[in-house]
Parts: sequence; C-alpha cells; structure tokens
Amino acid sequence: MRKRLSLLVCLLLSIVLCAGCSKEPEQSTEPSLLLGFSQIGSESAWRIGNTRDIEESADKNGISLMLENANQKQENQIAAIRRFIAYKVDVIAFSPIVEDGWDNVLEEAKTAGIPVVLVDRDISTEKEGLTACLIGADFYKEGYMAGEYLVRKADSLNLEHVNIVEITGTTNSTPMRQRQAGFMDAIAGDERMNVMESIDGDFLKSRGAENMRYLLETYGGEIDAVYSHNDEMTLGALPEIEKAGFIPGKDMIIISIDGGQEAIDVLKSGKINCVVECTPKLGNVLMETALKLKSGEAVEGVIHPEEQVFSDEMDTSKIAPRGY
Ligand code: GZL
Repeated sequence: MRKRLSLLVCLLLSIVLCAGCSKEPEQSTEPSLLLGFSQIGSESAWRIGNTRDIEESADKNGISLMLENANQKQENQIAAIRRFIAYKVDVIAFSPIVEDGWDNVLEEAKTAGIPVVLVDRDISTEKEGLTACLIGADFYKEGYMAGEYLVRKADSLNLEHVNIVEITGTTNSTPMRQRQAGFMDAIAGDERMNVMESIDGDFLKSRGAENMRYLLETYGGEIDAVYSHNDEMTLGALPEIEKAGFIPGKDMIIISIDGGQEAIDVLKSGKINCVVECTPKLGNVLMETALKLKSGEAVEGVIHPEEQVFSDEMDTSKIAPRGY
C-alpha cells in the first residue's frame, strides 16, 4: 500500500513539474520602447493627420507613446521634453514649432543619454550632437516645385507680368524659411515675376483669411498669383477672393502646399491651380528609427519622404483619396 502511495505522489509531482517546464514562455506584453513625442498643436489638417499617423504607427509597432500637444507654444514643448527626460523615456521626438531656442533642453536630453529625433521640422543650433536624425519633407524642394509650376503657368497663359502675393507659414519655422527660399529661387531671373508682398499667416486658416483681406484691399485686381505655404491658409483666403469679386483659379493663380483632401477637392473644382504634396505620414519611419536608436543601431541623419505636385496640368479626377 505504502509503495502505491509513494508511486502516486511521484506521478503527481512529475505531472506538476512537467506542466511547469513545458509552459510556453509568457508572450511579453512589455512595450518594445517608450517614446516621448511633443507635437506642435492641431493647427491644420496636416498636423492632425500627422498626429493620427504617429499614434497608429506606435500602436502597430508595440511602442508605448507619450504624446503631448503643445498648443502652438514653444514653452510647452520645452516643458514636455523635460517631463520625458524625468520619466526616462527611451527616445524623445518632437516637431519644433520654430528653429531657435532648443539648445538648453536638448543639452539636458544629451546629458541624460536620451536620443532625440526631429520630426517634420528642423532646429538651428551651433552645437554638435543634440539630435540623432531629422525625419521630414524637403521644404526647399516643395517651394521650388511651386515656383516652377508658376513659371509654367505664366508660359501657358502668355502672361507678360505676374504680380505675386505670398502668405507664409510661421516665421522662423523650417517650412516657412525653406518654402520661401525654394519658391524665390525658382522664379529668380524670370523678369515677369514680381513679389509684391509676403505676410505671415502662421499656417492658420483664420490668418489666411485676414491676410488675404488686407492684400485685396491693398492690391485688389493687381494680384495675378497667390502663393500660400499651406492648405489651411489657402482655404481661408479663397472666400475673401470671391467676396472681393474675383474668381480664384481664373482671375488669380492659386498655389498651395500640403495636399490634404479638402484642398485636393478644391483643386478638382478649379479654384486652386496647384497643390504641392507634403505628406504627414511620418509615423512608421519614426518608429523604425526609434527602435534602431534604442538598439544602438546607426540611423541616417536626414530622411526625406518622396513628394509630388498635383495641378491643373493633370487629370485631377485620378488623384487617390489623401487620408488627411
Ligand atoms: C509641414 C508642416 C506644416 C504644414 C502645415 O511639414 O510643418 O505645419 O505645412 C502645418 O499645415 O501647420
């Protein structure tokens, strides 16, 4: 009897032990990485699309994302980066609202040993090694393509002069600086081109409308072309042009940048002549880069997405849905 009992106990023990050792290791539900991201705000369809894409990409990659919206204030971005440092995130990423004023907080991130990725916009600094990578559009090329379109349009319309007004993005932001530089270089040397005034619209729809009202009061029918640094400001300007009795896309050549669905729909209606694409879909590349940085892999210094021009030179009915 005693023998049977000890056999039974051994049998039970071996079942328990085997069950323990054969158990599949727990699928780790630990996130692969903790990423702190400071987003500029929600000023445009582009920005909202960029935020959505980053959130979806983090989810897809199993990355834990701490995303803070700075509501268009640099001081809020600096405070968020300090919180990320205190929280000891693995990687910090942010879209700097303007290029200057980041040295101190980025020195703190460097001292803490946390790599920093620039998304969308760049910073200007004399210091080395504050950031690991810039993921964002080639804004100079966007501006240059906008200017090249205007030269072609002037040729096709046999215009002898092109009086231009420019509604710029946020002063001292990378897209504003480079979209302006690229555009001016593309039209330089073309005697027909005359930029009458450039005015800051801060990438906001309301400021686009306000600025267009002022430009129409000042120059009225002299305006042959409006170059706007983003769709939001363009969409704010168009009703003002119509209220003043002009037909946008016909009486005035309208050139915009971003390529969101709303602007593409207006392009299809003929009230915008050219929209240069600036994709907000930077999330996947950001996650890949952050994972490489965490594992100590080298990353490229600058990563530009491919971008195209949509205009009345093409069959706009074939433009696919934009997703932002
Ligand atoms: C461009 C981005 C700009 C968009 C605007 O990459 O920085 O900021 O063109 C947005 O719509 O406000």
